[in-house]
Amino acid sequence: MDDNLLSQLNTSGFVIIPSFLTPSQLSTLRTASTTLITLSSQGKWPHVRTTGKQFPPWDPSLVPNSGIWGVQHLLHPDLPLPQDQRNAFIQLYFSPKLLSLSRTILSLPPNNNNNNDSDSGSGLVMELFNLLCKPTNNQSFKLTWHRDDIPPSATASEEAEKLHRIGEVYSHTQWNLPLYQDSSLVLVPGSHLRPRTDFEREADPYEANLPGQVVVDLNEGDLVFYDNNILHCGVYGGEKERVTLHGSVGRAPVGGGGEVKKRARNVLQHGVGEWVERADFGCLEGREREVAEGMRERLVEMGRRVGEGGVGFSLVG
Ligand SMILES: O=C(O)CCC(=O)C(=O)O
Repeated sequence: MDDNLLSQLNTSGFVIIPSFLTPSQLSTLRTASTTLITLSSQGKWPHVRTTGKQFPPWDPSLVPNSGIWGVQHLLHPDLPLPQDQRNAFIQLYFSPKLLSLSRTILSLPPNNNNNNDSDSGSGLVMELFNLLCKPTNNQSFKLTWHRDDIPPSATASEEAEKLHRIGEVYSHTQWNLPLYQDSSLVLVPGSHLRPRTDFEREADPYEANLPGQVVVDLNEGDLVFYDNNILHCGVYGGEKERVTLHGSVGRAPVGGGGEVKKRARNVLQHGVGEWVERADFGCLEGREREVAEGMRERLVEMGRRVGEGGVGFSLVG
Protein backbone atom coordinates (compact mmCIF):
# COMPACT_ATOMS: atom_id res chain seq x y z
CA MET A 1 0.00 0.00 0.00
CA ASP A 2 2.76 2.44 0.96
CA ASP A 3 4.09 3.31 -2.53
CA ASN A 4 0.60 3.48 -3.81
CA LEU A 5 -0.36 5.85 -1.05
CA LEU A 6 1.96 8.62 -2.13
CA SER A 7 1.44 8.09 -5.84
CA GLN A 8 -2.35 8.27 -5.42
CA LEU A 9 -2.06 11.41 -3.34
CA ASN A 10 0.30 12.91 -5.92
CA THR A 11 -1.95 12.25 -8.88
CA SER A 12 -5.50 12.50 -7.45
CA GLY A 13 -4.87 14.80 -4.50
CA PHE A 14 -6.48 12.36 -2.06
CA VAL A 15 -6.11 8.75 -0.96
CA ILE A 16 -8.42 6.58 1.15
CA ILE A 17 -7.24 3.92 3.62
CA PRO A 18 -10.28 1.76 4.46
CA SER A 19 -10.96 0.45 7.99
CA PHE A 20 -8.10 2.29 9.65
CA LEU A 21 -9.61 2.20 13.15
CA THR A 22 -10.28 -0.92 15.21
CA PRO A 23 -13.84 -1.29 16.61
CA SER A 24 -12.55 -0.60 20.09
CA GLN A 25 -10.76 2.63 19.03
CA LEU A 26 -13.89 3.67 17.20
CA SER A 27 -16.01 3.21 20.29
CA THR A 28 -13.60 5.09 22.62
CA LEU A 29 -13.18 7.97 20.19
CA ARG A 30 -16.94 8.24 19.66
CA THR A 31 -17.52 8.58 23.38
CA ALA A 32 -14.85 11.26 23.77
CA SER A 33 -15.98 13.17 20.68
CA THR A 34 -19.70 13.19 21.37
CA THR A 35 -19.12 14.34 24.95
CA LEU A 36 -16.91 17.13 23.67
CA ILE A 37 -19.43 18.20 21.03
CA THR A 38 -22.21 18.36 23.61
CA LEU A 39 -20.13 20.44 26.03
CA SER A 40 -18.92 22.73 23.25
CA SER A 41 -22.41 23.34 21.90
CA GLN A 42 -23.45 24.38 25.44
CA GLY A 43 -20.68 26.98 25.51
CA LYS A 44 -18.47 24.94 27.89
CA TRP A 45 -15.50 24.78 25.49
CA PRO A 46 -14.72 28.01 23.63
CA HIS A 47 -12.65 26.63 20.76
CA VAL A 48 -15.38 25.97 18.23
CA ARG A 49 -16.23 26.63 14.58
CA THR A 50 -19.60 28.36 14.48
CA THR A 51 -22.06 27.78 11.65
CA GLY A 52 -22.13 30.50 9.03
CA LYS A 53 -18.39 31.14 9.30
CA GLN A 54 -15.87 29.24 7.28
CA PHE A 55 -12.39 30.29 8.42
CA PRO A 56 -10.66 31.47 11.62
CA PRO A 57 -10.73 33.59 13.69
CA TRP A 58 -13.80 32.02 15.32
CA ASP A 59 -16.11 33.79 17.75
CA PRO A 60 -17.21 31.59 20.69
CA SER A 61 -19.53 34.31 22.02
CA LEU A 62 -22.00 33.30 19.28
CA VAL A 63 -22.60 29.96 21.06
CA PRO A 64 -25.15 28.61 22.00
CA ASN A 65 -27.31 30.90 19.77
CA SER A 66 -25.35 29.76 16.78
CA GLY A 67 -24.70 26.08 16.11
CA ILE A 68 -21.20 24.68 15.82
CA TRP A 69 -19.77 22.60 12.98
CA GLY A 70 -16.41 21.85 14.52
CA VAL A 71 -14.41 21.68 17.74
CA GLN A 72 -10.80 22.81 17.85
CA HIS A 73 -7.71 21.68 19.71
CA LEU A 74 -8.20 18.03 20.68
CA LEU A 75 -4.70 17.98 22.18
CA HIS A 76 -5.37 21.02 24.38
CA PRO A 77 -4.40 20.44 28.04
CA ASP A 78 -7.65 22.05 29.29
CA LEU A 79 -10.05 19.94 27.23
CA PRO A 80 -13.11 19.45 29.53
CA LEU A 81 -13.08 15.65 29.37
CA PRO A 82 -12.08 12.84 31.74
CA GLN A 83 -8.42 11.94 31.43
CA ASP A 84 -9.05 8.62 29.65
CA GLN A 85 -11.04 10.40 26.93
CA ARG A 86 -8.34 13.06 26.48
CA ASN A 87 -5.78 10.29 26.24
CA ALA A 88 -7.76 8.66 23.42
CA PHE A 89 -7.17 11.73 21.24
CA ILE A 90 -3.47 11.95 22.16
CA GLN A 91 -2.92 8.23 21.55
CA LEU A 92 -4.58 8.42 18.15
CA TYR A 93 -2.80 11.56 16.94
CA PHE A 94 0.64 10.22 17.85
CA SER A 95 -0.09 6.58 17.03
CA PRO A 96 2.78 4.85 15.21
CA LYS A 97 0.26 3.57 12.64
CA LEU A 98 -0.92 7.07 11.71
CA LEU A 99 2.52 8.65 11.88
CA SER A 100 4.01 5.90 9.77
CA LEU A 101 1.53 6.66 6.96
CA SER A 102 2.28 10.35 7.38
CA ARG A 103 6.02 9.70 7.10
CA THR A 104 5.45 7.86 3.82
CA ILE A 105 3.45 10.79 2.45
CA LEU A 106 6.07 13.27 3.62
CA SER A 107 8.86 11.15 2.09
CA LEU A 108 10.51 10.64 5.48
CA PRO A 109 12.31 7.40 6.35
CA PRO A 110 10.48 4.99 8.66
CA ASN A 111 10.77 5.85 12.32
CA ASN A 112 12.67 3.09 14.07
CA ASN A 113 15.26 2.97 16.76
CA ASN A 114 18.02 3.13 14.16
CA ASN A 115 17.24 6.59 12.96
CA ASN A 116 17.41 9.72 14.96
CA ASP A 117 14.09 11.49 14.71
CA SER A 118 15.62 14.54 16.35
CA ASP A 119 17.51 15.40 13.15
CA SER A 120 15.79 18.60 12.12
CA GLY A 121 15.55 17.53 8.48
CA SER A 122 13.90 14.20 9.19
CA GLY A 123 11.48 14.99 12.00
CA LEU A 124 7.73 15.34 12.00
CA VAL A 125 6.06 18.50 13.28
CA MET A 126 2.88 18.53 15.35
CA GLU A 127 0.16 20.51 13.61
CA LEU A 128 -3.62 20.57 13.98
CA PHE A 129 -6.08 18.16 15.54
CA ASN A 130 -9.74 19.19 15.44
CA LEU A 131 -13.08 17.57 14.81
CA LEU A 132 -15.89 18.35 12.40
CA CYS A 133 -19.50 17.62 13.33
CA LYS A 134 -23.06 17.83 12.13
CA PRO A 135 -24.20 21.46 12.62
CA THR A 136 -25.57 21.38 16.16
CA ASN A 137 -28.43 23.74 15.26
CA ASN A 138 -29.57 20.97 12.87
CA GLN A 139 -29.53 23.39 9.93
CA SER A 140 -27.68 22.34 6.83
CA PHE A 141 -25.02 24.61 5.43
CA LYS A 142 -22.10 24.54 3.02
CA LEU A 143 -18.52 25.69 2.79
CA THR A 144 -17.61 27.47 -0.43
CA TRP A 145 -15.20 25.93 -2.91
CA HIS A 146 -11.72 26.78 -1.71
CA ARG A 147 -8.09 25.80 -1.36
CA ASP A 148 -6.93 26.03 2.26
CA ASP A 149 -3.82 28.11 1.69
CA ILE A 150 -4.48 29.96 -1.59
CA PRO A 151 -7.09 32.75 -1.66
CA PRO A 152 -9.73 32.75 -4.42
CA SER A 153 -8.37 36.12 -5.59
CA ALA A 154 -5.07 34.45 -6.67
CA THR A 155 -4.23 34.72 -10.36
CA ALA A 156 -3.57 31.55 -12.34
CA SER A 157 0.17 32.08 -12.09
CA GLU A 158 -0.01 32.73 -8.33
CA GLU A 159 -1.99 29.51 -7.98
CA ALA A 160 0.49 27.56 -10.11
CA GLU A 161 3.35 28.86 -7.99
CA LYS A 162 1.85 27.52 -4.74
CA LEU A 163 0.34 24.27 -5.99
CA HIS A 164 1.92 20.86 -5.63
CA ARG A 165 4.05 19.42 -8.44
CA ILE A 166 4.33 15.66 -8.87
CA GLY A 167 7.68 14.59 -7.49
CA GLU A 168 7.88 17.55 -5.11
CA VAL A 169 8.15 16.49 -1.47
CA TYR A 170 5.06 17.28 0.59
CA SER A 171 5.89 19.51 3.56
CA HIS A 172 2.65 18.74 5.34
CA THR A 173 -0.35 16.44 5.06
CA GLN A 174 -3.96 16.58 6.23
CA TRP A 175 -6.46 13.83 7.00
CA ASN A 176 -10.11 13.18 7.87
CA LEU A 177 -11.06 10.18 9.98
CA PRO A 178 -14.85 9.80 10.28
CA LEU A 179 -16.34 8.04 13.29
CA TYR A 180 -19.65 7.70 11.39
CA GLN A 181 -20.22 7.28 7.65
CA ASP A 182 -19.33 10.63 6.05
CA SER A 183 -19.91 12.16 2.62
CA SER A 184 -19.50 15.85 3.46
CA LEU A 185 -16.20 16.48 1.72
CA VAL A 186 -16.49 17.17 -2.02
CA LEU A 187 -13.42 17.76 -4.19
CA VAL A 188 -12.15 17.92 -7.74
CA PRO A 189 -9.52 15.19 -8.21
CA GLY A 190 -6.30 16.47 -9.77
CA SER A 191 -7.11 20.14 -9.08
CA HIS A 192 -4.22 20.31 -6.59
CA LEU A 193 -1.88 20.24 -9.61
CA ARG A 194 -3.35 23.01 -11.76
CA PRO A 195 -4.87 26.49 -11.58
CA ARG A 196 -8.65 26.71 -11.72
CA THR A 197 -10.30 26.45 -15.12
CA ASP A 198 -12.26 29.51 -16.29
CA PHE A 199 -15.44 27.66 -15.33
CA GLU A 200 -14.18 26.97 -11.79
CA ARG A 201 -12.95 30.53 -11.38
CA GLU A 202 -16.26 32.05 -12.46
CA ALA A 203 -18.54 29.50 -10.78
CA ASP A 204 -20.79 30.39 -7.87
CA PRO A 205 -18.76 29.73 -4.68
CA TYR A 206 -21.50 27.27 -3.64
CA GLU A 207 -21.81 25.65 -7.11
CA ALA A 208 -23.44 22.23 -6.63
CA ASN A 209 -21.84 20.62 -9.68
CA LEU A 210 -18.31 21.47 -10.67
CA PRO A 211 -17.19 19.32 -13.60
CA GLY A 212 -15.35 16.22 -12.35
CA GLN A 213 -16.24 16.73 -8.69
CA VAL A 214 -16.28 13.68 -6.45
CA VAL A 215 -18.03 13.16 -3.13
CA VAL A 216 -15.52 11.54 -0.77
CA ASP A 217 -17.61 8.69 0.59
CA LEU A 218 -16.13 7.27 3.77
CA ASN A 219 -17.28 4.55 6.10
CA GLU A 220 -16.82 4.83 9.84
CA GLY A 221 -13.16 4.31 10.68
CA ASP A 222 -11.84 4.96 7.14
CA LEU A 223 -9.03 7.47 6.76
CA VAL A 224 -8.51 9.92 3.91
CA PHE A 225 -5.37 11.97 3.37
CA TYR A 226 -5.82 14.94 1.05
CA ASP A 227 -3.84 17.82 -0.35
CA ASN A 228 -5.37 20.81 1.42
CA ASN A 229 -4.89 22.96 -1.66
CA ILE A 230 -7.09 20.67 -3.74
CA LEU A 231 -10.25 22.53 -4.82
CA HIS A 232 -12.79 21.36 -2.24
CA CYS A 233 -15.95 22.31 -0.37
CA GLY A 234 -18.05 20.94 2.49
CA VAL A 235 -21.74 20.03 2.38
CA TYR A 236 -23.30 19.60 5.81
CA GLY A 237 -26.77 18.15 6.19
CA GLY A 238 -28.65 19.27 9.28
CA GLU A 239 -29.87 15.79 10.15
CA LYS A 240 -27.15 13.35 9.18
CA GLU A 241 -24.75 12.40 11.99
CA ARG A 242 -21.19 13.56 11.45
CA VAL A 243 -18.26 13.20 13.80
CA THR A 244 -15.04 13.34 11.83
CA LEU A 245 -11.59 13.78 13.26
CA HIS A 246 -9.58 16.24 11.20
CA GLY A 247 -5.83 16.50 11.64
CA SER A 248 -2.56 17.38 10.01
CA VAL A 249 1.16 16.83 10.51
CA GLY A 250 4.18 18.38 8.86
CA ARG A 251 7.85 17.73 8.30
CA ALA A 252 10.42 20.02 9.86
CA PRO A 253 11.03 22.94 7.48
CA VAL A 254 14.43 22.88 5.86
CA GLY A 255 14.06 26.24 4.10
CA GLY A 256 14.51 29.76 5.45
CA GLY A 257 12.10 32.33 6.87
CA GLY A 258 9.56 32.30 4.01
CA GLU A 259 8.92 28.58 4.25
CA VAL A 260 8.81 28.63 8.05
CA LYS A 261 6.32 31.51 8.03
CA LYS A 262 4.04 29.80 5.54
CA ARG A 263 4.11 26.53 7.46
CA ALA A 264 3.68 28.22 10.82
CA ARG A 265 0.69 30.18 9.51
CA ASN A 266 -1.15 26.99 8.58
CA VAL A 267 -1.01 25.88 12.22
CA LEU A 268 -0.62 28.92 14.42
CA GLN A 269 -3.45 30.92 12.81
CA HIS A 270 -5.70 28.51 14.73
CA GLY A 271 -4.25 29.56 18.10
CA VAL A 272 -2.27 26.37 18.85
CA GLY A 273 0.69 28.49 20.00
CA GLU A 274 -1.24 29.60 23.09
CA TRP A 275 -1.27 26.16 24.70
CA VAL A 276 1.11 23.84 22.88
CA GLU A 277 3.87 24.15 25.48
CA ARG A 278 1.44 23.10 28.24
CA ALA A 279 0.06 20.05 26.42
CA ASP A 280 0.55 16.91 28.51
CA PHE A 281 1.56 13.80 26.62
CA GLY A 282 2.24 11.80 29.80
CA CYS A 283 -0.11 9.02 28.69
CA LEU A 284 2.46 8.02 26.05
CA GLU A 285 5.47 5.94 26.89
CA GLY A 286 8.93 5.18 25.52
CA ARG A 287 9.54 5.86 21.86
CA GLU A 288 5.99 7.18 21.31
CA ARG A 289 6.49 9.81 23.98
CA GLU A 290 9.87 10.81 22.53
CA VAL A 291 8.36 11.20 19.07
CA ALA A 292 5.46 13.29 20.42
CA GLU A 293 7.79 15.56 22.39
CA GLY A 294 10.00 16.00 19.31
CA MET A 295 6.97 16.92 17.20
CA ARG A 296 5.80 19.46 19.77
CA GLU A 297 9.28 20.96 20.11
CA ARG A 298 9.57 21.46 16.34
CA LEU A 299 6.26 23.34 16.29
CA VAL A 300 7.34 25.53 19.20
CA GLU A 301 10.59 26.22 17.39
CA MET A 302 8.75 27.25 14.20
CA GLY A 303 6.60 29.62 16.28
CA ARG A 304 9.73 31.11 17.86
CA ARG A 305 11.24 31.71 14.45
CA VAL A 306 8.25 33.67 13.14
CA GLY A 307 7.70 35.59 16.39
CA GLU A 308 4.62 36.95 18.09
CA GLY A 309 1.67 37.85 15.89
CA GLY A 310 3.67 37.31 12.76
CA VAL A 311 1.61 34.64 11.02
CA GLY A 312 -1.69 36.24 9.96
CA PHE A 313 -4.50 34.19 8.38
CA SER A 314 -4.53 32.15 5.14
CA LEU A 315 -8.10 32.95 4.15
CA VAL A 316 -10.85 35.21 5.41
CA GLY A 317 -14.58 34.62 5.63
O1 LIG B 1 -15.70 19.22 6.10
C1 LIG B 1 -14.65 18.88 5.55
O2 LIG B 1 -14.28 17.72 5.53
C2 LIG B 1 -13.81 19.93 4.89
C3 LIG B 1 -13.45 21.04 5.81
C4 LIG B 1 -12.75 22.15 5.11
O3 LIG B 1 -12.76 22.27 3.93
C5 LIG B 1 -12.01 23.11 5.89
O4 LIG B 1 -11.95 22.99 7.12
O5 LIG B 1 -11.43 24.04 5.28
